[in-house]
Amino acid sequence: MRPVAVVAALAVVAACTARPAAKAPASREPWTAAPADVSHGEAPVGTTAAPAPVDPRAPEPATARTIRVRFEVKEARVVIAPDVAYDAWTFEGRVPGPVVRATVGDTVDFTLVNRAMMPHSMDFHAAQIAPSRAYVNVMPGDSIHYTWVPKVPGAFLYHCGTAPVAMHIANGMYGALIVDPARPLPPAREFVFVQSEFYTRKAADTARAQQLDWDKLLGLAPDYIVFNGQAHQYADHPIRVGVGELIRLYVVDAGPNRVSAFHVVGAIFSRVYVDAVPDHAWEGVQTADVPVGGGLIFETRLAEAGTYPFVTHAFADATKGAVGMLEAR
Ligand SMILES: [Cu+2]
Repeated sequence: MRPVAVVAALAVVAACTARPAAKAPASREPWTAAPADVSHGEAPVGTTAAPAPVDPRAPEPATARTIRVRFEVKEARVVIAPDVAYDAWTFEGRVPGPVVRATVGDTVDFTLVNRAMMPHSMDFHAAQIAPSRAYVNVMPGDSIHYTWVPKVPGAFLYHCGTAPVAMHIANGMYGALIVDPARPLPPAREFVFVQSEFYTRKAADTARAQQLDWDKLLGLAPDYIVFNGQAHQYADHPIRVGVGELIRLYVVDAGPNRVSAFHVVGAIFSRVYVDAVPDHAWEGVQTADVPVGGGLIFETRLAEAGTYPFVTHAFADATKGAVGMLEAR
């Protein structure tokens, strides 16, 4: 299994506050700064010369029929926006955790090792299993092992299910799980985007980075809304695709609170799979909601060379970082 996401190790002591969102001018004053140079972009377009911090490419479909997944729960400092670090709770030291990919009928052989300071657990949305047996708390220094067989294809969320779940998700404990149908989908350029939120406050301990603001979480007021853990990283580093080629996007919404109204500016989705691939595909879709705790698979082709933003069309959320760019050449 090829990991899709690598979060750069950090030695940064973040003294930073949130990157200021685009400011609207006071009434009757002219704009003094140019907005993003792509319509609907909501963030300046960077360069494809360097890759984004988190590789968005989907891992290859599984070849083995037993998928061994061993995750260690670790506390780790991660980057959530340029110059903003966050003291996260993670699977494997990264946010989101590694993408898991299996095919219907495979056996997922899963081990969770808790290297952190409090109980954690694992909830696979693609599994049909008794939570009271499998999704139980694992104490610090302990581990759990269980197996399950994915029977429904689609794009799924996995997350820590330890109470309060909102806290464990907001602190970074989630990832995407792709279950391929027994008969493969047509070949395509495949990417994975996990949308999620960060609710931040500066810790009193200056050695610490940003950490969770529980009141902001309960008030549904995130500071950052991100794809794959970092605000506007794919606007800073657009994703190269080919003109006219089939693009398949696995979009999973970890939340913990905000629905993703997923949209690619300048494109229409030829097919959108809502779980249960391929029985329930919508055709000719401009925007589709990815529910919190859900995943959709989007297919499209970009008609001509150019830069195509992808966003949640809830534009306050795009302004807070849930925006990227597809660069078609
Ligand atoms: Cu947890």
